Amino acid sequence: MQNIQNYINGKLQPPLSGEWIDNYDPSCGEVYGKIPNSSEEDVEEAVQAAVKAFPGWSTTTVEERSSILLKIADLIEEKLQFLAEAESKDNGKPISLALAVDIPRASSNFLFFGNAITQFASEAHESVGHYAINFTLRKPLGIVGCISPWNLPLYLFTWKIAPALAAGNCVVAKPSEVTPMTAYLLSEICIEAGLPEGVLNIVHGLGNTTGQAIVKHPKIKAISFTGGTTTGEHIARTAAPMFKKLSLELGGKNPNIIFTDCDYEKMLNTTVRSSFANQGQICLCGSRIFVEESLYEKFKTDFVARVKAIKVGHPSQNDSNLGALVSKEHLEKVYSYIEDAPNQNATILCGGKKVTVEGYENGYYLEPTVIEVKTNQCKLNQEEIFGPVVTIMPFKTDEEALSFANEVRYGLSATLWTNNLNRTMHFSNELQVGVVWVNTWLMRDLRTPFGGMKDSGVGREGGQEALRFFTEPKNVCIQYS
Ligand code: TXE
Repeated sequence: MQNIQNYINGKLQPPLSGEWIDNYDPSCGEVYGKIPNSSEEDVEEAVQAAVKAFPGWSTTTVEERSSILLKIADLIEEKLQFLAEAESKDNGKPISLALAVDIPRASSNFLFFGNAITQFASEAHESVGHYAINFTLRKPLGIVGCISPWNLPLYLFTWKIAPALAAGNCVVAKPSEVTPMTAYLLSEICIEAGLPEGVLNIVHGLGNTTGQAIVKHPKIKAISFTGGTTTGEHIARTAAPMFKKLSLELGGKNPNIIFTDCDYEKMLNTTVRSSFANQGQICLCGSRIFVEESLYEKFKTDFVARVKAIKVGHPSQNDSNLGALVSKEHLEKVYSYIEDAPNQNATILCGGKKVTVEGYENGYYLEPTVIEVKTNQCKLNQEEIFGPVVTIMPFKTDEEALSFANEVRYGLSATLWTNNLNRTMHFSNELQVGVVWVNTWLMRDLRTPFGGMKDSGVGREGGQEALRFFTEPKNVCIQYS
């Protein structure tokens, strides 16, 4: 059994209530550890620790703060193999993915914001003719809450924590109760890196108790949240009357728009990845594929052949392209969409069945599934499935593709495959999304703003946007004679 603990005031400790939650290994469906079922009292302790630490942390020099964050980045990098194995076991993702993406990115998050804070500048405005100068002070907010989901556990947890700490805030953070392990290992790393006590507090537990306690705590000034849209709505309802700053990164139902004039092989390879990476459990996956009519039949044949060749297997095996879905509950949710496909007048072209992996018969495995739909209005194209399921559908004109892309409540990202510059610019202007990838997918530069429109969220993270979010701008106007 691998039991994990809360990290409060620089120490690892059990929940005050003595209550624990089971932690499952999705690859075999067995409980392999316990996590704290923290209550409001644990959150209160964490907030008190953060309040005590804030005057010291917010006045450390930028160089000191930066050097601790860079130390954390180094330690994550040193422990790459160990952390990747832990992530893969906790989440069900292939070890190859955790090694190549999740853990390196967690290290990069600390490296990036550890460096970015040394370059963070604010504006000055000279009021010419008034003999006045305005400048902006950017003060840390105080205590902030960071709540993250299970799909990219350490990657997204650190994406929030690193800028919050870099900007001088103290943090109370909660990872998903479904994948808490690497957040716990991060607390050990923070102790090793010499992060002062109380600066970061990690409280484990359920969303509607521990998470809710963080969101409604009056001393917590801002919430950075990534997760489901329904949870985001709930958080906004709780936090808005308290006038908290909110950054909400929510669901997506992203279009992948393919034109005949694309680089076909590159598009095909990338589309397999953008459809199924991490078992399709990335908010940026291109889950609605729209293909220009003249290319549609060829694409359908080639894509289905590629998808049939994908190997679903135990996450620890290097040749597994897809591992297990994160939980039994999530597997059933995703599977229910597949079962419902015939009622949506849709055709399953490949996949669609649960997979039994020898030796791990109770694991949560599902075949990568391609479904041909007749209309963009069907449930399969309108609701976030968040699993290894994509739909395909032809379009006739640019305007039709654009309207399919935008006819959805979400607006996180879009992928466009074309070599036509005018079309690229037209779509980039008109797509109702926060991120447009042209002839690529999930190519991330941490300096760029990241977030969604419509029901995909509020606010932007990344680069200067994150540092702005985690600071309070204060205008100072000095008149001189
Ligand atoms: O996420 P939740 P769930 C989507 C995806 C998925 C659906 C539900 O479609 O099927 O959301 O997933 C915490 N106050 N995404 O239910 O509940 C929770 O403990 C405060 C998209 O697993 O949103 C966890 O730490 N916190 C997404 C975090 O919120 C609360 C990634 C996210 O969990 C809370 C994951 C509350 N009342 C799911 N309730 C993406 N955008 O990448 C829950 N939490």
